[in-house]
Amino acid sequence: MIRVWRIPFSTNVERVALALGHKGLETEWVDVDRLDRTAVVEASGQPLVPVLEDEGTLVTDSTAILEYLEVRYPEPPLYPRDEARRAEAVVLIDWFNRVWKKPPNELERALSVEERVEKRIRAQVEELERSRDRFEALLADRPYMFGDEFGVVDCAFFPFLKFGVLDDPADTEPFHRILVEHLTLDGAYPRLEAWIRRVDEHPRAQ
Ligand SMILES: N[C@@H](CCC(=O)N[C@@H](CS)C(=O)NCC(=O)O)C(=O)O
Repeated sequence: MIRVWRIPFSTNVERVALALGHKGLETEWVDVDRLDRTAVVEASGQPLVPVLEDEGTLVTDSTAILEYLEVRYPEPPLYPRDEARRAEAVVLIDWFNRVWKKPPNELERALSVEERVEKRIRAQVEELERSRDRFEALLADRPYMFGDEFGVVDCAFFPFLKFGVLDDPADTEPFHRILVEHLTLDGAYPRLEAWIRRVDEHPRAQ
């Protein structure tokens, strides 16, 4: 019996289902998880469905499967009987596969790139916002980041962490706007806030 590997809602599988239905061919469907293609790779050496197996013959690619079915099971026909009309149908399907399908395929690829970027941004934002807990902990029972005295760690951290409290609207530097947006303390980090105000009192060389 003809066996076909499929995933739910597949457009290319539906092409084959229509052709098999037209020819009245009984089919054993192998349902595959969309996210786990192990069975498809094992059967055909590649991950895409549909894959058709028929008496030891393995065919991948929906268009190739339609062609195979027509040759192996000519009745009732799916392709025109007339040679020129058949060639026209083949050219039309080739246009559909290689030209028409390109924009939706590219849109799908762009969407997944966008999703990946969004996910990375979310992860970075979370890490940045979570870092306030660490600074708050570093300031437990001491006035400065590394101990009782002002020192190198305060020099290194302050110009960045100050944006949690000190926001000069005239400073439109994008990097600083990011720090203001994601470090704002809103009263939830009292030690860090006190440290920012404390270090801000220290002299700068003029
Ligand atoms: N040219 C192949 C394309 C097959 C294809 O792209 N199949 C889709 C389902 S419609 C698939 O398996 N996509 C992989 C995925 O979604 O991970 C054909 O016409 O059969």
